[in-house]
Amino acid sequence: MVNMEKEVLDGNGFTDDTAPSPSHEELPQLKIVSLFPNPTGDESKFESADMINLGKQDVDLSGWKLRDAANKNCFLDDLGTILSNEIVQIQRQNQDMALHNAGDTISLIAPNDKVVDTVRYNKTQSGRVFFFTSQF
Ligand SMILES: [Ca+2]
Repeated sequence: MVNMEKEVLDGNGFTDDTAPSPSHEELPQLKIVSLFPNPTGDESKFESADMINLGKQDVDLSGWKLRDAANKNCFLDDLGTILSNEIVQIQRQNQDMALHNAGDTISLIAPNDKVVDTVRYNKTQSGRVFFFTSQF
């Protein structure tokens, strides 16, 4: 098991400024741009997230996943490679991880199990998109 520090969420916004930062090794600079937790229609299919690659290197998404506060995963393997400066949309497509309408904390996890980004949101209404502008 990786010995990770327990996260402390500041609770006063939608982004987590205390998210773990790269320490020993250089992690790809992938960030969660936005979340769409409450789409019209089938939520288990159409919940979605946008992710950006702010690094100079393209990143193969094999082994990457999103994880919700209940430790359910959404695997990103099928998305292929995210290019430098590219934004990619992730659709849930019946994967286990849910973007809960009552609020949630969503983490982006690298293949080595390191958390590279964490965002959170509060209760949401149908059709609302959360945009995590401070990530830029
Ligand atoms: Ca939902």
